[in-house]
Parts: sequence; C-alpha cells; structure tokens
Amino acid sequence: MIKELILPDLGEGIDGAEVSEILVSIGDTIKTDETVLVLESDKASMEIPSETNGKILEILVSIGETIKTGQRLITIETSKESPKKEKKEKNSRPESVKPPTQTRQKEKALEPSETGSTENIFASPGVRRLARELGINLQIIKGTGEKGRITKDDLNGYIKIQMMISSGNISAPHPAVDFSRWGDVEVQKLSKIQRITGQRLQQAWQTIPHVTQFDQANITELEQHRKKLKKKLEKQRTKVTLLPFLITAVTRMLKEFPVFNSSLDSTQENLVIKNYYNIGIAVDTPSGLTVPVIKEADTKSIIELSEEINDLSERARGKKLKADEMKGGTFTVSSLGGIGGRFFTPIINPPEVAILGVSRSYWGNKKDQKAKENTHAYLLPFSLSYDHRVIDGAAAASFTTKLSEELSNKSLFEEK
Ligand code: CAO
Repeated sequence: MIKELILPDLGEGIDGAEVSEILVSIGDTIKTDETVLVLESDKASMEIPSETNGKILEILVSIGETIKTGQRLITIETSKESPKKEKKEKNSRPESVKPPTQTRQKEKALEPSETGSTENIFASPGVRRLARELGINLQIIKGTGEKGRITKDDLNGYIKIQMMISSGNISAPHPAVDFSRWGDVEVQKLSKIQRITGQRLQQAWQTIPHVTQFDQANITELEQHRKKLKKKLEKQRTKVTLLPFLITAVTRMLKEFPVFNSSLDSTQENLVIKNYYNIGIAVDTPSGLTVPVIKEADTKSIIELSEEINDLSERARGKKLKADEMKGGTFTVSSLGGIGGRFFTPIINPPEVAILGVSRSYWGNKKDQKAKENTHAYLLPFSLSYDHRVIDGAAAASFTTKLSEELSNKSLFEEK
C-alpha cells in the first residue's frame, strides 16, 4: 500500500517552514517514528518522523524549499507487518511532529566556503548552528547517530578533544592503521622515559613559539688545548670532551645575556631571571632521553665539569639518577657532537627559555673577521633554539655571535 507523508499543522502559528535536511533516499527502508526530514521555520527547528514502516518511493521536496502545512512530502510503500500502519492509513497525515528542538531565528544552511560542503551531512539544525558559530567543519566529524547522523554528543566530544590537543594535554588521535597489510611488522612498546619525554617534548613544541639561530665557531685552538688536557688526564681516567668547555662558555653567555637564563612565571606576565647557572645536559640512554642537571656550573673547573658529566651520563644510562638531579636546570645543552650531523633544531626544555644544540665539528673554511681572509679551521656547528615570547631575534644573534667568539679563544679556558 502506498502512503503519503503530509506536512501537518506545526502549531505555534507556523504555517510553513524550510526543508533543511532530508535524511532518507529513494529505496530506503524506514521504521515508524524514524526522522525523515528536518525543517526550519522562523521560530523553530523540527524533525518530521515517518508514520509507518516501509520503503521510500518518492521524495517530493528538496533542501531549501519552503513548504506549507498540508503539502505532500514523501510517498512510502508500507510494509504489511507494520502494526501502526492500518490504524493510520485512514489519516494519511502524521499525528505529531517531534517537538521543536529549540526556538531560534532562521538561519541559512552552512556556507560551504566557511566550513566545507554540508550537503551529505546529517545533523540537527542546533548542531549545525553551533558548528557554524565555532567554525567547525562538520565533514570531519564522524556521526554516531542513525545513518551517520552527527549528534550533539559527537560535536561536544570533538570540541573537547580539540581543546585538550590545543592545551597540549593529549596528542592528536591517530587513526588505527593495520600496517601489516603492506608487509611484515614488529611492535615495540615505548619505555616509560620515552612516553614521558615524548609528552613533554610535544607540549613544549606546541606551546612555545620556537625560533632556531644557527652559527659555528672556529675551535681549532680550543681543540688543540682540549687534546693536551685529555692526554694529561688520561691516567686519572677523566675523559675530557668538548662539552665542559661549551658549558663554561655558555654560563659566561648567560651572565652577559640574563634573559636566556630566565623562565616565564605561571601568570605568563613576569619573567623570572635566575642568578644561578644550572646547566642540563641531554643524555642519550637505551631507555630514552634524560636531562641531568649540573648545578652551579659557572663555579666549576673544566676538570670538575668533565668528572660530573662522566658521572651523570653513566648513572643516567644505568637508570641510577635521583629525581633531584634532573631538576632546577636554567639552560640545556644537547650535544650530538659525538655522533654526527651538521645542524639540528633542539626543542626547548620548559620552563627554560632556550637550549643549545651542538653538532659534530669538521674541518672547513671560515672567514676570519679580523684578518678578512678565509682560514682552514676546525669548525663547531651549533644551534640555539629560543622562546620568541621572551627573546628577540637580535638578542639571539648577539648570543650566538658572542658564543662563537668565546669558543674561538682558547686562552679563556686556559685560565681555569
Ligand atoms: N665535535 C667533534 N667531536 C666531538 C664533539 C663535537 N662537537 N662532541 C664530542 N665529540 C667527541 C668527543 O670528544 C669524544 O671523542 P674523543 O674520545 O676522541 O675525545 C667522542 O666524540 C664521544 O664523546 P661523547 O659523546 O661520549 O661525550 P660528550 O661529552 O661529547 O657527550 C653526552 C656526553 C652525555 C652528552 C653524550 O654522550 C650524549 O648522550 N649525547 C646525546 C645527546 C642527545 O641525544 N641529544 C639529542 C637531544 S634531542 O633529541
């Protein structure tokens, strides 16, 4: 039997409304009370339910069309098993329309240019309106309602996740991918250190506006000096690398450029300049990256720093560091010099505001600024990442220029 769905009296003095959504297609099988259309009037938005089980034969209206009370909307071939069908056939008009979801001013459908085309999206007018107000493209939300309809809960869930991602509290969800479809795979669990470090790095990367300044220093003389010292201390089993010299040079820079030794306070309105110089060193361990801190590094000699670096890095690798030994840093040095590479962009270690990344030295040509000629030199490439909310580019360039000069002058280290 064929039944027509006709627009009933909508009440509240409404005699017409605009079709904002058609939730069924020709050939669809529907059940009694299933919403087939959503209408919007000057005063309200409302869902029109089917009055019968059956199959959609014709859709007699289109999106955007203004329809009037009594107008034919849809024809349905009713199913015999429908219990309500017989009763309602006498009255071919729906008895009720779901109550208006909310009283509201009439609004146009979402503009595709603003938030993407919404033609094939099923969502109530209230959900559409909120999405439009917040500039959310409904196409990217997966609806959990009937036929993929985007419910209010779906939208709220999406908003909640976006807020958590932007505050750095969670990572953006990755879609589950079965990589074994394309070849053999092996799954390795991340260590606790890797997971914690990963969260911290992600938060730092997302919340701090990073800029990285690159430079290099002529360390030919410094390297000669280091080698001599290294040989001298071999018997004492103290390994002297470039790192203690870098730390010494850095503490001098921090005294000259105090803003690099600061932190923003919790209100983000004040800068706390620290008059102590605790240098964190990034240590690569089998279970992940750790950053023990050399306290009062400015007061320690090259030998003392060497011994402390050896001790801290050994204990870091053996997971023997105490929690307190990883706290209180004011600036971090991350040296990949023992491994290789020419420049990299280190991520700031909050609440610090800058970090120095050191790469492997190499023999190359460098213009001597005083002699104005190219010299063959042992060059140390380094990168300074800084928090641009606190440090200006000019200050960063001055810092790296001065650091380069400092490292080029071995006599500065001979004093210690
Ligand atoms: N240029 C050339 N050679 C360098 C160098 C540089 N910039 N830096 C170190 N070397 C040399 C050292 O002198 C040493 O050689 P010698 O034995 O002949 O003197 C060799 O490389 C190995 O040094 P090292 O790496 O053991 O020691 P270090 O003091 O330079 O570094 C430590 C110590 C703990 C920082 C380092 O072992 C480490 O873990 N680095 C990795 C840090 C890291 O992962 N950072 C990335 C963070 S961001 O993801």
